Amino acid sequence: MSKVIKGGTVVTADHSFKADVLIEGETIAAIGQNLSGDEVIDATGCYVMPGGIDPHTHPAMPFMGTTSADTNYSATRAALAGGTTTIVDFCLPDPGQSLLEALEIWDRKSVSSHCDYSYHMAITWWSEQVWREMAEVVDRGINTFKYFMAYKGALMVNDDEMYQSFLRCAEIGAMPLVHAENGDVVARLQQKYMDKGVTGPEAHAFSRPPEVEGEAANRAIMIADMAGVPVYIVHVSCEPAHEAIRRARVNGNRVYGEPLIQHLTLDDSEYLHQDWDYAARRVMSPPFRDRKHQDSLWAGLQSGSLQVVATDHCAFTTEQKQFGREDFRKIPNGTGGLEERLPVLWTRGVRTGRLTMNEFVAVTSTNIAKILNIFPRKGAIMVGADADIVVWDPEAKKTISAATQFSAIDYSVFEGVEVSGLPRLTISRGEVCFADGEMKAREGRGKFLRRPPFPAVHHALSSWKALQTPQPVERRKENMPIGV
Ligand code: DUC
Ligand code: ZN
Ligand code: ZN
Ligand code: ZN
Repeated sequence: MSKVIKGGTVVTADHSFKADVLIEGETIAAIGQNLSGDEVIDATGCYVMPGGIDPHTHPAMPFMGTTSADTNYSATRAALAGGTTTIVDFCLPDPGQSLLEALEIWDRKSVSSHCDYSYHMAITWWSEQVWREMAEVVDRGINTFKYFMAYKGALMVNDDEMYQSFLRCAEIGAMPLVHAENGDVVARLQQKYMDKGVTGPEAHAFSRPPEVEGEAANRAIMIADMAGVPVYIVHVSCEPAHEAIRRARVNGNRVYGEPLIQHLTLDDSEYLHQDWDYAARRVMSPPFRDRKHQDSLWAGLQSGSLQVVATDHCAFTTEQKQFGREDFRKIPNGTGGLEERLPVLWTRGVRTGRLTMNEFVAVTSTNIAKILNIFPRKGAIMVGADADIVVWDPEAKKTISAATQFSAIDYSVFEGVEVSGLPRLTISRGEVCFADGEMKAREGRGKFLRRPPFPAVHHALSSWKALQTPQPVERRKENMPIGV
């Protein structure tokens, strides 16, 4: 059974052109004029774009004493409803736990996925076992490792652990991803506000100023340079972190930066809201920033110094947020965004003239496919690519409301935002999964996406013992994904 999408304008990261798209099975078979197929999908008045890839999501994540409420089941439905066809989750071993054991747990969680998924593997502790298992993780199709420089006493790693495991990344063809916030300083600032009796959500933002992010981003970039690996900074929320990335790129380093749709469009005045619930629902790390930081992020997307817009989708219910009623440090950190990312970015980015349609495709899909080494299987409207396609209606409008969302939580941080530009149809590997507001995807149809390793650095250290012995720093820039 073939399908042909007719009458639309194909929009890729490079250019836009009128063409039909023929799908055979799970892949794109032809792009051209007057194509025919068994089933015709009318795309008149619509744009035909690569399905969104969200490289930063946390479905059913055990975190801060609870588990994020959007599971793989509901998060992947929200993804498809928002035009996203691939998500990347973070596999999070407990400190002391085998990476492979954690992977088994994550695989069990993922069986309810409606769209394709992949994982980044978090390094939450360091030992010879972790060093050894990292290679096995790469063999399983995971080419990225995630480091938390914050969450002291829980997920945080120190500089020695980062440097050693970044070296290991270099030798096995993997790339580190970093949550850049100085966890030691955050912990001190949090205590300072608690001691002063400032215990509400506003103190969450006060205790995580842009400087803690800028410092950590700079440090991670320098450590990556010394280890000879590229580095990807997740949820870049402010100018000091963006500045570090910009400078490193100018200096010739492969450093990537990922702002979130939340940081681009919501600001820190949200934490001063009178209603505790309202403010607590918006607690995430890094926190929302003021307008000047938002302007910096938009400028980064325009100039190419920032490459990807993600969500860090980690949704907790209002009830879960109550854990932090008396102490902002216990408010589960996280907000949703999977369903809203594309429509809000289109509305606030493309419709305002801040981004071109082609830049929109680049930052929601194509760039991250290249960075994660899955292009052009994903992120492309190209013959042979997976038929992951969103048929986008630029004139469709709606007001975002928790009442109509696929996410399992009881609110949306984008409540009341009017968007113009929505998916009419989301197609994943050739299957129409979402059409005219209706979910068609079957639970469990999503597949694990293997991501091949990057070229490894051939001068890298090759034994755990050698890694424990101080070595002169030798700068290597050979272990590089395709540049964006
Ligand atoms: N930040 C959040 O807000 N939630 C999940 C993890 C993180 O780093
Ligand atoms: Zn993070
Ligand atoms: Zn995250
Ligand atoms: Zn060499």
